[in-house]
Amino acid sequence: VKEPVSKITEVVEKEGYIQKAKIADGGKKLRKNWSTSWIVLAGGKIEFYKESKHPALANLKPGYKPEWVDLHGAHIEWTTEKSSRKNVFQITTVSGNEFLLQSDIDFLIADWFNVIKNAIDRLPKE
Ligand code: I3S
Repeated sequence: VKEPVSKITEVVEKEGYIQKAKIADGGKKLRKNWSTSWIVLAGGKIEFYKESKHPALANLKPGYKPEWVDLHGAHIEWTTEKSSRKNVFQITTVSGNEFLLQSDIDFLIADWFNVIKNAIDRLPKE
């Protein structure tokens, strides 16, 4: 299992609150469960922190590992089929994990889409 490299050496490209639902794990469908997440884009990956846990504090806890997504070779696309909510896009990883990200605030979600898409495009595909 690959671990994210040390946070100290990584440049945080963007972070903020967003609605997140994981809908597949390794190609296996999951029951959709939306929750607010603090998400951090850095070093070719996205980390998801629970809403209640401030990432800076969580990071100080030894052994705390946020859920994270490897963006190498990932796909990103807007979807109107996977949810009745507006402003939903999907990230699909090489390993078959699928995440929906959503915000009611148009510019906020558009910004996230563009930043993540740029990050994916800059990364080697594997
Ligand atoms: O695609 P679905 O199954 O209609 O997604 C809805 C469900 O995940 C629902 O949870 P329950 O399966 O526990 O009822 C969520 O509360 C809804 O938000 C999901 O639909 P939306 O359209 O909000 O993604």
